[in-house]
Amino acid sequence: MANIALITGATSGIGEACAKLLAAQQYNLILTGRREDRLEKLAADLNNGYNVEVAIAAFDVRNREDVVKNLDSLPPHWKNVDVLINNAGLSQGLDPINAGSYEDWDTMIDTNVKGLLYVSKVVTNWMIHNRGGQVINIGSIAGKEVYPNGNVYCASKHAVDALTKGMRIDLLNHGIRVTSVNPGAVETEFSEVRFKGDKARAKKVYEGFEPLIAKDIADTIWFVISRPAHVNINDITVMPTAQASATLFNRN
Ligand code: NDP
Ligand code: 8X3
Repeated sequence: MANIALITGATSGIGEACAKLLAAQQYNLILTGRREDRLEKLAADLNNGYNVEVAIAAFDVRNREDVVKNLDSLPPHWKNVDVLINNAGLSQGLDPINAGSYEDWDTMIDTNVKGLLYVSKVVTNWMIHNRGGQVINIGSIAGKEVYPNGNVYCASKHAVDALTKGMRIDLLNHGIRVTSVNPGAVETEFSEVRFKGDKARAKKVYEGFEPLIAKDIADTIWFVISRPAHVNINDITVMPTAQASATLFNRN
């Protein structure tokens, strides 16, 4: 039987690239995100292109009831998930702590931390029942360092780092591998979302150096997944060659 991966935030960027790569590796996929039209198109493309089965579930990871309802209502055979990629996440704003917006803070914490927890609770219970599996949490260089005005986003990714370590401990006796993949600057819709649709400001983030692309992170994730069953990559940080820290870039 084909392996199954569940990817959150598959409508764009890193999640979408993971979906394409895993379909090429003949994984059947459960793809989630809020934008159902994108999920439908991606599912059709992957089903046609790679002849894999794709289930979609459109929900907001911040809504605990919706997370549980959507995942619980998947047909039983879809619950044999081998790999969970907790990728859905975002940053909102880039303001000093005294000027930050309550709404932005809630959005980041509710999505990056609480959303990841809601999905993980459901899916790790399936994995425990199935006697194994693998969880890959998408952290960030922002989960390793704190940079000016990054405050709450950095805190949310530090929380992902701590939760990855906690999951590895708590799931040890269930044979579940747990990894954190921490990217530096990847050119996706991330900065457009951070700057609330300001494309010009978003573009500037990646000017003067070669950023990572989403496929670079998907390739890294595939490396993690494809290790032999007795090997767990705990933590991996992937940066553009032109980036030495969260804020230090070699720009032309
Ligand atoms: P994108 O904006 O391209 O993708 C983000 C994905 O998350 C989308 O599919 C979006 O789907 C989903 N998402 C966001 N909020 C929610 C929500 N409330 N409920 C469900 N899904 C949600 O950005 P990236 O691909 O770059 O980001 C993916 C992950 O990588 C994030 O966790 C981000 O923090 C992390 N990261 C990104 C870096 C970068 O430089 N790009 C660097 C380090 C980490 P939809 O809007 O359809 O719901
Ligand atoms: C995204 C990368 O450096 O903008 O997590 O925080 S950064």
